[in-house]
Amino acid sequence: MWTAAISIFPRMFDALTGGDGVVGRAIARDLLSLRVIDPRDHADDRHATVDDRPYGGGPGMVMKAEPLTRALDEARAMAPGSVTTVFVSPQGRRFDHRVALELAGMDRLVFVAGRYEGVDERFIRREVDLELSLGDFVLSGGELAVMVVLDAVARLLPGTLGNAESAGAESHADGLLDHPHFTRPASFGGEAVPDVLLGGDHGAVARWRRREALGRTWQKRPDLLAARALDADDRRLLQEFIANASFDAPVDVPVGATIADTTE
Ligand code: 9D3
Repeated sequence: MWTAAISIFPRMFDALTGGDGVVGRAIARDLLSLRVIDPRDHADDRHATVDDRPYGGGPGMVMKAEPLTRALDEARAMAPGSVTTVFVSPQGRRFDHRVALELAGMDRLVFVAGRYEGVDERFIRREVDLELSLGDFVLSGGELAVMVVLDAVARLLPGTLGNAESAGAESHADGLLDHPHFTRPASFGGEAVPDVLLGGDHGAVARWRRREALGRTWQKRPDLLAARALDADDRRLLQEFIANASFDAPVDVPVGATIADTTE
């Protein structure tokens, strides 16, 4: 896969390409390429201006359309074919595993990271094919978001995963949370590893893991289960989990939280 990132902080991407993460390895193995383009190199004044004050007034600065457009044109000129332009912003479609799979199926992607208060809307309207958000929180710029998306996409490329595990078989690929994991020692902090994991019965281990994955999803992310059909085996495993579940409050419910009184 051929990719480029347009950013006024190009060195931030060293974190992705330098080390031994999944993206760095994919690049080293020629499964992925990443060009980083600085719009500042495409400014047209001696101060290399890439931002300006917002029309209509207000705080902060807006990224100018021309340097971004010329940076994108440079990316297009380098690319070995037509590119899909992805802009990361709080206004975008929520990024998830489904989107990661869609992007992993594309041949050439150019990511645009914004800074300041935003990007001139005319650049977005003219050039952007897909606008993506990581969620409802405020980042100080788009670079980390681009790197998150690149990491999630790179590990889906054929030949990228370092181990034998297939990306399709792992948790979240099938819309469930992962089962718990344990390693040695067999007892830690007075808590033993579940017996079934020590017994060597691979069928029993697989059923336990599936039961735990279904149960944890039911407990922590019921929205994921609602979006998904369960076959008869999964329904039985989830019923077994629920039958044995304790009714402790989930750990992430703040102490003192109350159920709203709707009775007036
Ligand atoms: C404080 C500025 N905000 C005023 C309401 C607007 C704003 C502008 C630019 C908020 C964030 C940003 C920079 N964020 C991103 O570029 C970004 C982002 C994010 O902030 N949250 C979740 N996903 C993403 S993807 C890109």
